Amino acid sequence: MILFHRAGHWAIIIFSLLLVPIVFNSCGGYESADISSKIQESSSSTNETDQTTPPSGSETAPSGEPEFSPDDQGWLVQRNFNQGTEGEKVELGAGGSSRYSYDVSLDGSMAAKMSIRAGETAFGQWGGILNFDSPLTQGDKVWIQFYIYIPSSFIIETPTNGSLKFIRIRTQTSGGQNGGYNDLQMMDDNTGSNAVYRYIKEGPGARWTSVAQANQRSMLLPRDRWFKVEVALSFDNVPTSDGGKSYFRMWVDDNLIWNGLDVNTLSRPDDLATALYLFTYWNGGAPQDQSLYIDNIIMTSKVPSNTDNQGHAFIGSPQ
Ligand SMILES: [Ca+2]
Repeated sequence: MILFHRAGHWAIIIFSLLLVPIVFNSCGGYESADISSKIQESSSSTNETDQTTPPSGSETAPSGEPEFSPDDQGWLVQRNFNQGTEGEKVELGAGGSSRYSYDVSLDGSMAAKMSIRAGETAFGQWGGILNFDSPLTQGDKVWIQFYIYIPSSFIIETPTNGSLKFIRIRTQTSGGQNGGYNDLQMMDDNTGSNAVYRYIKEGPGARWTSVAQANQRSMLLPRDRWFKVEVALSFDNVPTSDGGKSYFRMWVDDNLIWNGLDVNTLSRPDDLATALYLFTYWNGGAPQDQSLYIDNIIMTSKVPSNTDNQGHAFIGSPQ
């Protein structure tokens, strides 16, 4: 009798446990419908998006729209490469060989296929440039997020350099001269260096900083799958670690992999940051004809409302 009672008790507990996910799922369903209508609203009402996202693409988009404090006056630039003709040049500066493509789809839509030919350094052809809507200066910040797909056949090998120019933020002096790039690069395949990425701020006192460890490469620089990269820069000539405001952070698939508080993102206090350079130059010439893919670029000077698990503001994956 006691046993029977216990069995009945367990049956109630198991039944309750089964009920929880059902209730949870139905809430989730309302939530996603809500998000999807929000995305459609925002893509049809903003002209900051260069191409309007078709509703079907929005429903399967990998994350919601970034959210910001409503009174944030910063700018937002987005590229989803959904509106265009396959094979045509995408809307990126200095990206002559970057084309709309269905080859590898992130969300059922097109992506930017970025190609380079064997032996070429390819400035003007390889990757692309996105200008900031307005220059950023000391105390300003920028967040840049995108998805990238690198086929396993793609060779990262840069004779004479050791790493491939990847995410670069151009800075200039108040007089309009080159102020040195914030330059995040991918370590060459089989480099022998214990890093996956490395960073340098060009200019006086320039030095390399290693990012992550070589044994994390398959996770932080994977092949044959889409992964998400995000960086945040706070602009100053004095590092946060020295009492200034400068930092460079990097996330892969929403995980913080570098919190660079000891870097100076500007060389002089009155320098300006003006543009994102994605790839754009292959040191020493590419080893073969090859392509990779980029999609869903978000670049903003507004402070995202979302935070990572350590409390740092980031775009991440808004719900
Ligand atoms: Ca797309």
